[in-house]
Amino acid sequence: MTKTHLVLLHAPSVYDFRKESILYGPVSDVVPSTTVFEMYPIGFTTLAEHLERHGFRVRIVNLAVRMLNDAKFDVDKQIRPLCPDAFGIDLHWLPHAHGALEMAKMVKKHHPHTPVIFGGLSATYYHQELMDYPAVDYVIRGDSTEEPLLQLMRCIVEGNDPHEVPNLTWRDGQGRIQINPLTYSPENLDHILIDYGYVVKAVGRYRDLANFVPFQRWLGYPITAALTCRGCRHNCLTCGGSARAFREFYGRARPAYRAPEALAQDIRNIQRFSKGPIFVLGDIRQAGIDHAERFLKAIEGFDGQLMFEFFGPSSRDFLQKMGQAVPNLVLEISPESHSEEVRHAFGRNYSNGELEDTIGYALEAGCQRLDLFFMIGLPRQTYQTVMETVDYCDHLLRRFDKRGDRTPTVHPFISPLAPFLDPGSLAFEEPEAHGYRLFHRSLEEHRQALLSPNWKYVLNYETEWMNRDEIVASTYEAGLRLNSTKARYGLIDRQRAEAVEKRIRKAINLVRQIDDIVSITEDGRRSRLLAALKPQVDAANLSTVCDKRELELPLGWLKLNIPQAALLLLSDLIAKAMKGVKRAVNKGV
Ligand code: B12
Ligand code: SF4
Repeated sequence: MTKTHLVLLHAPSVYDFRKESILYGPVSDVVPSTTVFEMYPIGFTTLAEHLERHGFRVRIVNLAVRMLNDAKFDVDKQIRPLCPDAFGIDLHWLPHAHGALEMAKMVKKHHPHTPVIFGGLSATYYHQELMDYPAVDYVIRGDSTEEPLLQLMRCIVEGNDPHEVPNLTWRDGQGRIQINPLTYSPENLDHILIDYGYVVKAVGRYRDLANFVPFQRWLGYPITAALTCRGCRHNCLTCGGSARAFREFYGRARPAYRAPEALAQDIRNIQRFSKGPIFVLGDIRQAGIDHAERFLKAIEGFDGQLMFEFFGPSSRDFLQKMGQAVPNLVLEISPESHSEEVRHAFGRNYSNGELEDTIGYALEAGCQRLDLFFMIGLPRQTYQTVMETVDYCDHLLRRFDKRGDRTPTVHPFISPLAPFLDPGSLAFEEPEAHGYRLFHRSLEEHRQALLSPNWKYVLNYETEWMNRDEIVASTYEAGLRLNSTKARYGLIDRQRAEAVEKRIRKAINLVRQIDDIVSITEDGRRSRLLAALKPQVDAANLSTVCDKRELELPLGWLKLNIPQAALLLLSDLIAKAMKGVKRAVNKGV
């Protein structure tokens, strides 16, 4: 088989999650991943596609999902035989601070002379600190690293110093840290391809589906994503992906948008192999209504399930146009709190009236499902306001989804801002000014915090209005209340509601038990007691405040378009065979 030049590794959040007894809490209840955060960045596919287009062979290895799927999966055995020119590891999300660094150590153990490259938003933020870890050789900074990575790979293969590679932090021959300027930040997303064609082909090439699966349940629920932009126009207080964070830390002055027609084509390309829902990431109205309407025109008649997120209210006219263009329309809005004061302090300036008008327009336009996300850990938010948010959900369900009337459309969720307040966010950078208190700041502090036995201690913040105990307690209480509200309105059946309630109560008990154990001063006894709790802790770790399956849309039995995927694979093989024939002809064979 042709040599692989680069292996992209995705680590679990905490490397030895299979051994550690940690109550991770409801940190991932409203995303497709488990608490291991096994989903790799969408950028893995654009990086791989870009490098392959320029002659490099790239393989994705999702170690997190492999470890999750198989308790006996041997990570050493997977890494040892790999011998690429370089390994890439994502530290995009800070919750991977522990796993990503452990993975780098393991790579160096087996391949001491193979370079290890880090990248992602958190790696960018902590690039200098990352160089303190001997297992890290390079950090490529910024949100668009396809081109810098290509240039670095050329340097690695040709044995040149990467002085000219933009966005690169590295160690030179004398061991000095070099920080090349962060100058590569393309103005649009025309240079990348986000159609997963690379993934389908690579699965065939390496006969290896297991390592490319983006998250544990993906084969049963193959949701994919299309990317509208990199960056954001907004400045939500706790978000490390805000306009300000991009400007100050990731080298991006303004968002880079995917051309509307290209975005529509990405979506149609995805439909060639997947019949699952496609999540259009980023509000399509960010680049202006004209841009959004061009997209609607280009996507008109698309019959798959398309999920869109709105960062704020919408006009009736725009929703009508959406409904006409996309018959299987699904929407997501995150009002964060029912309290306009809290929402405003968070950075979202719209009223409940505008929110409810938007919900009404969406339903009128034929929206099949509308998810609403509320959060705990916000500025000016107290225990009491959290409970009132649940009451507001009741109000919304009463107003829009009267029991038994029809299949419920409005689905509210509530979850904590956890495990971390994002580095680079306004609240992280100026905590006191916004009523936040930080417990961990550096990468190393976060890495160590991830090993705490209970998510309460992992949290890197508390607020003037709620301490960590209250954030945890209000999360569980709100979870219990919303769960029974959902059962009342028929959003979940009785059985599911009872299971969720049981898990929440179990988690509340475990928090207490762990607190008692943590107060024991004798190390050995403390560790033994924590280890003994592991089976219960593991059982309480998944889907605590809601059942993760509540996020899923109903799908038909055929989720992957197998014949089309096979065709895509075959076309790759034929293209390769033709290349071989051409080479042979040129050589005069
Ligand atoms: C889309 C998105 C998601 C999607 C992810 C889809 C996916 N597979 O990537 C979903 C909804 C699943 C998600 C989940 C989470 N997210 Co999110 N997400 C975003 C969002 C809105 C956009 C991200 C984006 O634009 N990506 C595009 C670009 C920037 O990234 P990319 O193409 O994947 O990768 C490029 C670079 O990052 C870099 N790169 C990445 N990895 C590597 C590796 C190497 C070796 C190299 C060289 C380069 C490199 O190069 C890539 C290509 O150029 C941002 C907010 C924002 N405005 O940015 C938050 C954001 C990234 N998410 C965040 C968080 C906290 C999370 C969660 C942890 C939340 C939670 N508790 O559940 C989970 C983690 C899920 C997991 N890993 O399992 C924070 C991260 C803060 C931080 N520094 O840790 C952000 C900044 C804001 C936020 N709070 O939502 N998220
Ligand atoms: S949370 Fe706010 S700032 Fe962050 S990506 Fe969403 S809209 Fe932008």
